[in-house]
Amino acid sequence: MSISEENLPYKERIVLNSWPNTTSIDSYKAMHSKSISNIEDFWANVAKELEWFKPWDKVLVADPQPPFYKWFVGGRLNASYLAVDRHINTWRKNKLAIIWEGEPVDPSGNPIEVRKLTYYDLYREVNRLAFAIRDKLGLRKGDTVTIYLPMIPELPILMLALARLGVIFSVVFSGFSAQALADRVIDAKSRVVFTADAFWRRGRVIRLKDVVDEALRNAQFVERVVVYRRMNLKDTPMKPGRDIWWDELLSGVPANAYVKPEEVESEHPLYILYTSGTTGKPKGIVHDTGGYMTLLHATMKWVFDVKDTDVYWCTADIGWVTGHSYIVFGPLMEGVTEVMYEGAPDYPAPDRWWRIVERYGVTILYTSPTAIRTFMRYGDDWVKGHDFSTIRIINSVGEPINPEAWRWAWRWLGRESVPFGSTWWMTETGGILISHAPGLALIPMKPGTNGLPLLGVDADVVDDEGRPVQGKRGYLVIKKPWPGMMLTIWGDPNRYIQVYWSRFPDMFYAGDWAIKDEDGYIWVLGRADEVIKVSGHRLGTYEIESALVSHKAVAESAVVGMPDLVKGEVPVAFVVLRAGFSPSKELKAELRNWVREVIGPIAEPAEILFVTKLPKTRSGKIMRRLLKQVLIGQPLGDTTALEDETSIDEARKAYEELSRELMGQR
Ligand code: 6R9
Repeated sequence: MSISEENLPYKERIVLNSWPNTTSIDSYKAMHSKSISNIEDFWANVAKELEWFKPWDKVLVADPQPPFYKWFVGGRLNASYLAVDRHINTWRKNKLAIIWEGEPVDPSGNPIEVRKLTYYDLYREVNRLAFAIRDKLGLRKGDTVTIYLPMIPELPILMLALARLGVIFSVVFSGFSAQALADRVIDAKSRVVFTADAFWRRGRVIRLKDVVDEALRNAQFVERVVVYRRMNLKDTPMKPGRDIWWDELLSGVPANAYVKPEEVESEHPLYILYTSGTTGKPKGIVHDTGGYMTLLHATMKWVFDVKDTDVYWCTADIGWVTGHSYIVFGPLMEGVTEVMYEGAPDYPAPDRWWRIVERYGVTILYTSPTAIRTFMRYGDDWVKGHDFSTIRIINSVGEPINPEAWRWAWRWLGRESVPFGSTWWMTETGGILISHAPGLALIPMKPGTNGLPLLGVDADVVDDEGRPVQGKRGYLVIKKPWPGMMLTIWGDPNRYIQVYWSRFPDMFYAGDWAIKDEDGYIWVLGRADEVIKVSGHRLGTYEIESALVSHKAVAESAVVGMPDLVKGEVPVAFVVLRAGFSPSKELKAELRNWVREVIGPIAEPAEILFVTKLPKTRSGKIMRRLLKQVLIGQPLGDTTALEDETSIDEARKAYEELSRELMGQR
C-alpha cells in the first residue's frame, strides 16, 4: 500500500470571494461536520445559486421510500437554460464557450480544423437543433434517444438541445461495438439515434454510421437515424425513410429560431448512462436534473475554482460520465471557456496535449492517471520546453493515481506549485464527492490520495459489518443522500436497491476498497468487485466473459484485471475450450479480436491463457480472486472453498509458460 507520509502545502493561497474559505484542516472539518448534520439546509443553500423557474417545496423526499431519493421536489428548471440562456443576457454573450480542435494537423503540426463557439453561437445552435428535433422528429419530453457521436461540438450541442426539450438521452461511447450499441438502444427503447458518418482517430477514419446500421438490425423499432457529416464521406449508406442528414434536418430552420426551454421537474431524468457492474449487462444509470446540476455547480466552484479568466480543459471523452458532468453540463453552466478535442492524446505526437495547453493558455487541467503514465513513458523530452506556466489547478480522475505519476505531473505540468488532486466519484454519484478542494481549503496535498469528502457528503470507510474503520482497508460508503445521486437503474429499480443499498443497511455501497488515514484523508485503492478500469474506462469482467463464451470455441472463461504500468489494469482471460478445439496462437488472436468486435477495442484481453478447468467453489462459483493472485504472484490466501486444487496449479503453469514466452520474445 502506498500511503505517503508526505504533506505538500500549497505554495499559493487560493482565495474565492463567493464561497466560504477555510485556512486549516480543522476548520474545514468543522465546516464539514456542520454541513452533514443538516444536509437539507446545506444543499438548499447551494441550489439557490442556480436559476429555478419555480422554487422547490421540499428539499429531499424519499419517494416511494428510501433509497429512492428525490431532491428539490416541486422545483422546476432546465439544464439547457442554465448552460446557455443564462449567459447570453450577460457580458458572457460573446465569450468563448468551446474551443475545438480536430485531429488532422498541417506539416508544422498545427490543427487544420479549429472551431470556436461563443455562448451566443452555442445558444443559437442549440435552439435551431431543438427546433428541428421537436418539429421534424416530433420528439417530446420523456422520449428516449441514443447518441453515438465522436468528440465534435455537435455532441454537446445535441445534448443541450435534447435537455431543452426534456428528451432523455443515452450517450454511447464511440469506441463501443455494434453489439454494445444495440444493447443500449434496446434497453433505452430509443426512438431516434444520432450519429456521424465517421471521425478521425490516430490518422484512421472510423466509420460510425456503419456500426449504427449493424446495431439497428436488431432494433427495428428505431424510427429515425440522424447523421452528421463529420468527414463528408461519399459512400455513407442511408436507409430511405429512416436516415436523415443532420444538415437536412436543420434546413429551413431560421437562424434565430427559439425554443422555450421545457420547465421540467427537478427529478425529471436528464439522461441515462450505461455502465458496467459485477453481473449482467451494463445498467442504465438515470440522473435527475435539479440535484445533478446543483452538485455540478458546487464542484465546479469548490474543486476547480472556476473563474471567468480561466481556460478549462477536461481531457475525457463525453461518452463517459466525466465528459457529461465536466465537459458539458458543469463548465457550460459556470460560463467558462473550455477546450475540446478530437483524436488521441499522443497522436500525431506525444506532445499534442502540451501544444494545446500552450496554444490556448489552459489554466485548469482535468485529466487521468493513465494519460499521465503514458506521457511519463514517452520521456521528459516531450514535456521539456513546453510552457505550462498558465496551469493553476490540476485534477485527475478515473482510477487511483500512483504517487510516481502524481509527482511527475506535478513537477512538469504543475511546476511543483499548483494544487493537484485526485477526484473520487463514479457514474452513479453524478459528480465529484471526495477531493482536494482548493477553492475551499488549503489542505495539504499527499500524492496519491483523494483527500477529504466534500461539504455535504457523508463518505466513510467501513468494515465487513459496516463499522467505520481508520488506518485499515475497508469499503467506501456514502451514509447520506447527496444531490446528483442516481435516481434508479433504468427499467430495473430492484436492481438499484440490490446493487447499491443492500450490502450495508442505509448506506450507498460504492464497490471500492479504501483506507481512511489518520488525518481523515480517503485513499481509494480500487474496485472490490468484478469491475476493472482499463485506461480509466470502466468494464465488467463478466461482460468480457460473456463475449468469450459466445465464440464457438469457448466453453468457459474467467476474466481478471491484471495490473499494468500504463493502463492501470488490463483484462486477462482464462479460457476453457470446447471439445474439438485446441489451443493455438491463431485461436488466441481470433478470440482477442472477437472481444474487440463484440464489445469494443478497450475490452480486448491483453492475454489469453488456455486451461482445462477453472478454479471453482464447491457450489460452482468461479474463484476469480485466486486467478488474480496467480497473475500478480501473490499467496493465494484462503482456499478452503476451492473444489479442485489442480485447477490452480494449471492456471499457474499456463501463466508461467506465457511469462517464459514473453521473456523469449524480448
Ligand atoms: C468518474 C468515473 C468509477 C470507479 C470508482 C473507482 C474509480 C474514479 C477515482 C477512482 C481512485 C479516483 N475511480 N475516480 N479511484 N481515485 N480519483 O471514473 O466514473 O467510470 O463510473 O468509474 O472509478 O473505482 O468506483 P466510473
